[in-house]
Amino acid sequence: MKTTRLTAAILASLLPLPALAHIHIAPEQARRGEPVELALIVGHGCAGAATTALRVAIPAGLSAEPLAQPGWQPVIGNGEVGWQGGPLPDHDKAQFILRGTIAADAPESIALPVVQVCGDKQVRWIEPGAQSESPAPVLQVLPAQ
Ligand SMILES: [Cu+2]
Repeated sequence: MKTTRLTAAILASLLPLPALAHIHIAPEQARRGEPVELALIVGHGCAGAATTALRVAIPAGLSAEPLAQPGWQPVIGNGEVGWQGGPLPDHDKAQFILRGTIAADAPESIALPVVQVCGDKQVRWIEPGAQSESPAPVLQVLPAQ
């Protein structure tokens, strides 16, 4: 019984993770009341399809606007910002920059829900918790200095 469980654990650790790269944020920390430039880093498309848009719901505690980027059109909407264009091929990496300010009363962590659009497919990076299947990128907020 013990051996079986151990074998299962080893097998599980050898299986490729379904979506390893995800969407990363850099830097991962920012300070209350200060301006920030946040890069959202896309490492792959949607299950093989090229990325054609990225949409970010702007959370409480952050004001942000999308910076222009060659080949992409910044989009500013109703509580949402993003880019459309590309397409960014499935295995290519790109970063999309948000410029904004962390509010003086921002919470200790800010999740940025991102929808990655690939033509008629999409991946919603909106789940809490880094271990979830489609985690939202999270910014840690440091106290004001
Ligand atoms: Cu991934």
